[in-house]
Amino acid sequence: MTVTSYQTAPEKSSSAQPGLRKIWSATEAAALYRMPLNDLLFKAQTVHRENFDPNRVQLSRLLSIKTGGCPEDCAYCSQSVHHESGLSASKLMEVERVIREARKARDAGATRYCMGAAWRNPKPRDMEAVVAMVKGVKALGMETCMTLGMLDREQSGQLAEAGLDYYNHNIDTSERYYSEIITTRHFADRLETLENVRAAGMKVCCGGIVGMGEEGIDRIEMLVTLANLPEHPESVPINMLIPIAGTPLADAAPIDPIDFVRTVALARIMMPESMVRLSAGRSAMTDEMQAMCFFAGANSIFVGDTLLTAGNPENDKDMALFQRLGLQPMELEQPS
Ligand code: SAM
Ligand code: DTB
Ligand code: SF4
Repeated sequence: MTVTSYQTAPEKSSSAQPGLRKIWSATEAAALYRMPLNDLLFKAQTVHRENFDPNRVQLSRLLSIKTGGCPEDCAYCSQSVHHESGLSASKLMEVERVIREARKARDAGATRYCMGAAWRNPKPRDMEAVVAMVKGVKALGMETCMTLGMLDREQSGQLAEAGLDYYNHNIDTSERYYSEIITTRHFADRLETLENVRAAGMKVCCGGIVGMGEEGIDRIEMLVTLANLPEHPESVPINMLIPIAGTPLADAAPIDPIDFVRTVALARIMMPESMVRLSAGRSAMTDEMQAMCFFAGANSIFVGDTLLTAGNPENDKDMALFQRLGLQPMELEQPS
């Protein structure tokens, strides 16, 4: 029997029962994921329209502020010292250069700027520079996001105080499959950082990767973990694995595009008010697959020809896609 339970939700309620938020069981989520596709897409698009303008898509831009040389062994990543991807390690980028790059991204239409570092966690000596980056990018009028690995309470507090809007920290897959992908940290470590980020008052960007050889149930359980967090992550990136030569997942079998679309639809239904980001892997998707993802409720993408280290569609290609689909970039809400 499927049990539906509810808990008091700290954020605006989106469940049928005012003031209460649904707690998902894996059984319920799996039933949705496995529905006939038309039924699943209809449900996802309905939820999407209740919460968002269906023709607006947020544009975010990424910058790698410290590339390569990472001590973690994430099986998908070009930046781990454990793999032979051929990527050379860089030092932390200068603050002025980060701000220059952010200005260019803003002028090209991006409203959120996400700065990523190939760290297990930031060292105390790094904090002054990253705090200056947050302040500088915020002063350009953009939303700021960082992804720097694990954070303790103190570091979370420092970033929040600097004005960082979002912290990205992905759970990547199900708890069951986690140790197949990463051995240098545990699933619980990710949840602890997410708690620290929340406790400091920042918004959470948390999602995962599909196409790493996981089963459907791993995608479902990953989304159940996210949807049952005390608060939904405000942003949920769904990455399709970019296979990187030299990593253990270089030859992973590509995911069925329809299963990818199902994952996006499930994220939309389970986290109705969150931004669902069609993240890594768009270069390998057809326009039609991306269109289905937008119909399934994705409403954010990364723009620019580079993600952190891997490629992404060129601006012209994305603008042609937006034109073809009648989509418009989402504008930032002006503070009242
Ligand atoms: N080191 C930090 C961390 O792991 O949290 C931040 C940077 S890390 C590159 C950010 C996220 O990028 C990962 O959690 C993963 O979800 C995604 N990612 C990395 N390599 C990827 C790949 N080859 N394909 C798809 N997503 C990838
Ligand atoms: C996320 O979920 N995806 C972005 C962002 N958060 C930091 C990163 C994608 C990285 C893709 C592989 C690369 O560029 O190296
Ligand atoms: Fe390091 Fe992040 Fe890459 Fe893992 S995903 S190896 S933590 S940069």
